[in-house]
Amino acid sequence: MRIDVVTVFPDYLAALDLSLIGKARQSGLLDLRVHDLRDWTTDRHRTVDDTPFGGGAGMVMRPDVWGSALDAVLDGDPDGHLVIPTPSGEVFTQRHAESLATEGHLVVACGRYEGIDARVADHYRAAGRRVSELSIGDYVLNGGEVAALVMIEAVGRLLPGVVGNPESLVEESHGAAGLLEYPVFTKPPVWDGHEIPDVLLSGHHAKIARWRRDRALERTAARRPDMIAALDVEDLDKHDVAKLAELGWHVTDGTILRIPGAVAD
Ligand code: JCZ
Repeated sequence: MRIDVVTVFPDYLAALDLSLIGKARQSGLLDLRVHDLRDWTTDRHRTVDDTPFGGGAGMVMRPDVWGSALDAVLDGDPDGHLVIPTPSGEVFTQRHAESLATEGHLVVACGRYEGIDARVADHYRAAGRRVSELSIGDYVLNGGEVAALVMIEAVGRLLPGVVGNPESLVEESHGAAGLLEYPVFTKPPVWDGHEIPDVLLSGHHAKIARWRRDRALERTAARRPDMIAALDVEDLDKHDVAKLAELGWHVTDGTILRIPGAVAD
């Protein structure tokens, strides 16, 4: 996969030289190129922003500079997919990461100030290009760089050959199971008086699987009730249904409903 990142702070992306993503770049699995937006300015001051039409606070990034930069890094590639981090975007999820990981070429446009002139996204969509305006969550950052790091790490680790053991990709939170991960433990067996749950030392694989499933259901119900409501009833066994009832969630004709006051929370 090729990823181009355009930013006024190329040094922000230095973290992508490290760890798994750094190795993927060194091995050639990931061709990641970071560009300075100011390389496409034409004035003496290398200006990338201007005041907003209609008034208001702050500055907006100029579409002409962005257009020159994006045309150059898209490099005539009709399949280049434009990704624009923005707090006004769809919320980026593991499903977006999985979809983006199947693409051959991503171009990530990192804005600053009050964002990029809206005509830029419109222009590339009108030209038939895929454009994804994505938010990494409901909080406000100072620019798109940190969001780009998050998305590139989430996508990069899904590329074939990047994560050593592909099994570690299927079992984790936000995979197809739709539940948060169960708690994990390692040595020493007693730390500061805290013991490991006995079942994990039993060697009884079916009991361990059930214990982990129950902890995952409890955690998800407590922390992410939205994920319980979205579960596919077809994926639940009778133990799951009983556990969910204990937690105040009732399965009735294909839907999962919270019964208020059914349990103390
Ligand atoms: C450009 N401010 C781009 C994205 N999830 C999220 N929060 N904040 C952002 C973001 C903020 C920005 C820009 C200027 C993304």
